[in-house]
Amino acid sequence: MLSPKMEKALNDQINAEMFSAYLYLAMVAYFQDKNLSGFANWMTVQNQEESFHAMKFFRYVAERGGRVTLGAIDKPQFEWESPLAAMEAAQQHEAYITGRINDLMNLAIKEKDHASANFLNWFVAEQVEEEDSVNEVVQKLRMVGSNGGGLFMMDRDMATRVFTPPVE
Ligand code: OFO
Repeated sequence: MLSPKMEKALNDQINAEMFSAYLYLAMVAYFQDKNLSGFANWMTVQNQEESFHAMKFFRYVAERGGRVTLGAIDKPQFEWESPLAAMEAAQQHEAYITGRINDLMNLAIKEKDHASANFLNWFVAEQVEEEDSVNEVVQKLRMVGSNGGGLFMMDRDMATRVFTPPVE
């Protein structure tokens, strides 16, 4: 059985993951509008990963006999001054999510909730990957700078990303 504190924190995380999905969907729309279909594809995969994260928390709360409660999802930003600015916003968002996962882990340890700590380990590892993949894109974009040809090549590359449900 989950403690009320843990149940609330996990429910808040479902909302945070849904917000991540929503934010990345706003970025899909932004990149589509800029005719960067490869970047839009990359963000579509990101959106699918976030929905997967939300459902993973959702199933876990239910599995532990908790009650899933869903709150309103905030309106995301949907305009950025450049593709780099959008990707930097995604980078900052992932760092924020990593902080939230760490806070959840600290709570699980404090509550001596070993099952939740074990469950959260998956997300600790996942955040390393999440941060790494977005950092790579940001670094490449910085190298490309204002070179239109470089951006075009990168867009072609970003078009190849596909969603593979992560191993649980
Ligand atoms: Fe992008 O990791 Fe979930 O939110």
